[in-house]
Amino acid sequence: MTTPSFRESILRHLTYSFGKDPDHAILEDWRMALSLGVRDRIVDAWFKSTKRTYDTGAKRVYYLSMEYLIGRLLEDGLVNLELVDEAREVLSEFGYDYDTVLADEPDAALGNGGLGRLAACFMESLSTIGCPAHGYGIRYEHGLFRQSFVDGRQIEQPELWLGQRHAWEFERPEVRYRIGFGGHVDVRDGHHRWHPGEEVEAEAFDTPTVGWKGRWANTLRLWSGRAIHPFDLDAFNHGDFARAAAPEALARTISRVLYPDDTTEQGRELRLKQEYFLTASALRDILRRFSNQFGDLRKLPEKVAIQLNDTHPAIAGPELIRILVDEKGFDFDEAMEIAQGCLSYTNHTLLPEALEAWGEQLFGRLLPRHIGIIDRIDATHAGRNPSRTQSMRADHSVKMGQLSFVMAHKVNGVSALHTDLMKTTVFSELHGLHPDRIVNQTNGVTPRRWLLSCNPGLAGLITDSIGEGWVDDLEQLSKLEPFIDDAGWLEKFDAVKRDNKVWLSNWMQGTYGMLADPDALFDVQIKRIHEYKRQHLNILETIALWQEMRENPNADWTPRLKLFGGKAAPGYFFAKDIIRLINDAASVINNDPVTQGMLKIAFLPNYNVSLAERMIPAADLSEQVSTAGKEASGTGNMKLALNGAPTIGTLDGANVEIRERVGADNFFLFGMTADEVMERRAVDGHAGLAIAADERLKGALGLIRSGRFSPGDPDRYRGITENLEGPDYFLVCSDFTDYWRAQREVDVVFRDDKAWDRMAALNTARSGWFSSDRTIRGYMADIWDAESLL
Ligand code: F58
Repeated sequence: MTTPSFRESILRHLTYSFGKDPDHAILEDWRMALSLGVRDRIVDAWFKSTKRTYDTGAKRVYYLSMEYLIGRLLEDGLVNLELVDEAREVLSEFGYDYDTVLADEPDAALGNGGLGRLAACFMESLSTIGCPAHGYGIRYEHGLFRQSFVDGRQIEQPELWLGQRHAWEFERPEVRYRIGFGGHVDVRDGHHRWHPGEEVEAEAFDTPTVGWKGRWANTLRLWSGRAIHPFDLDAFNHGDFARAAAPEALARTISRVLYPDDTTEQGRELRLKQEYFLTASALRDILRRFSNQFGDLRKLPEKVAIQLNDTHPAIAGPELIRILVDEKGFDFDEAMEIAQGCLSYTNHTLLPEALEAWGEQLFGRLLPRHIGIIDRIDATHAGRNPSRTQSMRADHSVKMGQLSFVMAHKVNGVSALHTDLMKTTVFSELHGLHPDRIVNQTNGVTPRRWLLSCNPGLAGLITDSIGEGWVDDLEQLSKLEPFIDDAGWLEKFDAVKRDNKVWLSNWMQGTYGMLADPDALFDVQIKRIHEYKRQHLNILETIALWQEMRENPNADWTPRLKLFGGKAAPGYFFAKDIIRLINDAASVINNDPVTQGMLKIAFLPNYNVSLAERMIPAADLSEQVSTAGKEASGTGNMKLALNGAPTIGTLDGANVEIRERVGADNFFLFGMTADEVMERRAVDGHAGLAIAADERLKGALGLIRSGRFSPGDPDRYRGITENLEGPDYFLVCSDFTDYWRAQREVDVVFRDDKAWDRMAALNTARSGWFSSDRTIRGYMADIWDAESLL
């Protein structure tokens, strides 16, 4: 069979898959026909990859993650299969604009932030490298909420990414597993048998993920919940229609929403159910595939590597032991060893409140067999390590971090600093007992999406300069260094950035009616809203700057646009207040005639992957201002540096490594180190001392307290000001003065076009190490012992 031309393929799908002729097709029909044309080619690569994996009997990697922040997939496919130009031509032949068609695709936000986006970058890199892998996750009907602002406040609405047609997944009705919860455990002759009290069915939906040039494609398999007996006909026939549909509605709840609110017991129960649902379905699938091909379960660690993306799938350890012992007749110690041989765990946070711990009541009620197994794991570990003092079963809870550590043969942090802190803080005792277990794998981002697709101007300049080898060998960007001394080349680099800024300004005006001056410095902070990420430090500096500009309006100010993007967790009221404060400050400052043209604030609503793709190429300055020791890595910092935005930041997470690579001269460093943070926190009244020593900070806090940004409602931000003037756990006040200093340094360099362009270009040229291809190769070599089949 000869492959039809891409054009033919699109038109055939329009006709035969959607029953439309070109004259009557609407935008969505074209988007779908184009997607299916792309998908056909991905499927070809997918089959070849799958066949090769079977034929070679290679080891497979399984990535278990509660989150995949994939965003749109059409452009990914077009770019990786090098079909962009053809797609553009076909669409324009029929009067459609390429970008408009691409923007019609819903943004799949099956994740919260960095952890979920990392999983999506990893899937792309695994395919680019040709490492046989499956991603397992949950097919949430509603991903992350849609954010809008009403009177400056965040409003959350459900996101319906499946509300429009979705081209990428294949439903697999033949791949279904029954997943149980609750019930009781029988013990007979020392054999345990779990009899769940409730069961739901997990059904697989597969999305092929294609790598660069379509050389390889892996599978992202997402599970959807269904009822085993979906419909109660008896109830229906008695006129009780609600009860008739109840089993289905209840079963579906499990895959209904990402991250249910965990402030209620019901919310926590649902979350734990989701975690077990994902993990148990994935393990069932992995063991089925393994048994079909290899049989002997003792060989599992030779052929299977299972990566736990944070502790969310940590139940994998006990579940695998349960299957091996209760269902396959292994003895406990051997089962535990097999499980440890397969499992490894990535930690993404040291924040104590983010380390999962489940109340033993809830856990024991939902997973009665597993809690017994965890006790046995804990006892086994304690027996082998008599000096141990910490148990995974302390304080009437189950500590998932400790469980994951003990059940994994490797545990990794996501940046050098974070990995060191893991060894000295949360995991210090376990690290002492198992000194070879913790390894570092600094995060990375896929250059296909985060440079080639999102910044075609810069990608084009790079390829014209050094060829296209950089796309799957990002360290080749270092070949750009000699060009940076060439004034003509640097001007082209500058022109690309300017075009991107003009584009973003126009888009902001068209979409939100916001006016942005492309000559201003685009100062960008985009990430989840969190106290440790310190968006409030940024807004305090903005307010102080505004004051200073008002006092001295004729000075030579560097015009700035402070751009924000990010969502706050719906129950995180402090973070929501920060959003409102930024928006309130924007209303006042943007309307001040004195500072017109000098300072502006724009908080773009509903930050998601697609918005990031628009903002990052247009950024001049990257705000990475977390309290040192709190941001495990960050990945937005890498995307921004790669796209030529120097960082203003603390020595936190991967900022440390970014600074080492781009050079201290090309990074605006400020703030305390992680060690200094710990010392400072011990100083009584540290915030008061910092405020007393800095008139600008005092002034900015005073303005907020006075109600300047909340006319008629001066108490609106009392929560924030009292926190900052009191405990200030994240040391906003103590880092303010140095942050201000670094910002004024930015002003100076930005006014010198050449110096700035050089710095920006060096950031691009020296960010090649931050490719997720490099990260994945690190996991393959140091953790999974897996090989590329390309
Ligand atoms: C992030 N964690 C880290 N967690 O904060 C960031 O430094 C790191 O770069 C990134 O992981 C990738 O390693 C993160 O995104 C979450 O989103 C949690 C998921 C579970 C619910 C609470 C938030």
